[in-house]
Amino acid sequence: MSIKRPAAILSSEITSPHLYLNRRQFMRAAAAFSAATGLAATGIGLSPEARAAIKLPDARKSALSTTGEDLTPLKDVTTYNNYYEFGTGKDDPSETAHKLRPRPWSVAVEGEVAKPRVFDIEDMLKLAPLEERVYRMRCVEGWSMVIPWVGYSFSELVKRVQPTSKAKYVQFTSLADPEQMPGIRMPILDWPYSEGLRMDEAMHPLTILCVGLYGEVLPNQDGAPVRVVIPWKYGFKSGKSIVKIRFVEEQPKTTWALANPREYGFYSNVNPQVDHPRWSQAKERRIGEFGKRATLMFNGYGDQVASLYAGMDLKKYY
Ligand SMILES: Nc1nc2c(c(=O)[nH]1)N[C@H]1C(S)=C(S)[C@@H](COP(=O)(O)O)O[C@H]1N2
Ligand SMILES: [Mo]
Repeated sequence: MSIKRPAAILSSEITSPHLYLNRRQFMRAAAAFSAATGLAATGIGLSPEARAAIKLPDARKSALSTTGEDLTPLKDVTTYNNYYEFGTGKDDPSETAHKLRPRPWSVAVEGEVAKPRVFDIEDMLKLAPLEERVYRMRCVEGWSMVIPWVGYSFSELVKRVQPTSKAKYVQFTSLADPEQMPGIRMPILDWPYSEGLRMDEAMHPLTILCVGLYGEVLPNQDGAPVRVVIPWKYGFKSGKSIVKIRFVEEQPKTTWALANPREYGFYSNVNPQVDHPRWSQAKERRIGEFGKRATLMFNGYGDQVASLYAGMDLKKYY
C-alpha cells in the first residue's frame, strides 16, 4: 500500500490533469488563489432568482441535436467545471464564479470583416432564433457529458458581419478581469484565454454561439453570458465568456497550444486513435456513470464533419 503525502493528494486531485504543475508551482498557485478568493460564497453565479429574471426567448428543438442519450444532470453540469479563470479545481468555478458580472456585456466583432460591430448581449440573444442543441462534450482529460445547450449556429453572426476574402480563421477571446476572476492571478496560462477555428470549422452548422443550457441563461461557471460550443473538438476549444471575436488571415495563437504545444494542438478534434502524450484517449467516463465507454471519432459527429479534414494527417494536425 502506498501512502500519499498531503501535497501529492492535493496536486493530483485538485489540479486538472490538463496541467502538470510541480509541487512548488502548485503550492504557489494554490496560495495565490486562496488569497484572491477570500471567503467564497457558493452559488451558480447569478442567484436562481436573478437567473430566472433573465428570460431567454423560447428555444425550438434542433434537428442537429444528439439523440438517444441521457442528459447529464444540471447539478453535474454546474458543479463539475473547467474554467481556470476561477481556479483549476473542478468545483472552484461553482464556488467563485458568482463574482462574474454577465450584465451589462458586449462582444466586439472585428478584423477582416466588412461590417465590424460591437454587439450588446441583449442584441446577441435576438440575432437568430434560439435552438436547443443537445451535444456530447468530451474533455481532453477523459470525461464527458451530454448537455442541452441553447444558442444558434455561429454562422448566423458571421453572415451579419460579412468576412472579407482574407478571413481564414476566427479567434475567440474570453474575458480576463482579475476583479471578477480570482484565477487570473495564477500565472498558469497566458490570459486572456484565447481559442480559434478555421473558417470552415467556424461556419459549420454544428458550431454554436451558446447563451444558455437547460432552457435558462448560462450559469456563470459554464461561460456566461455567451460562449462557443464545438461538439466534435475537445472541450477546451469551446471558450467561455467571450468578449472578442476576431476574423484573421493567419492561424491564431491559442492558449493551450501556447502552454504546451506538444500536448495541445490547434485542431484538437476528438480522436480515440491519437493519444495525449500523458494518457490514452480511447475511452471516456461519462459523468454520472460507472465504468468507461469508447470515445468516438470526432466525438460521434464524423458523418457531419469528417469531410472538413479530408486528406489531412490527423496525427500531425492534432
Ligand atoms: N475561458 C475559458 N474557457 C474554457 C475553459 C477555461 O478554463 N477558460 N475550459 C475549457 C475546458 S478544458 C472545458 S472541458 C470546457 C468545460 O465546459 P463546461 O464547464 O461548461 O462543461 O470549457 C472550456 N472553455
Ligand atoms: Mo477540458
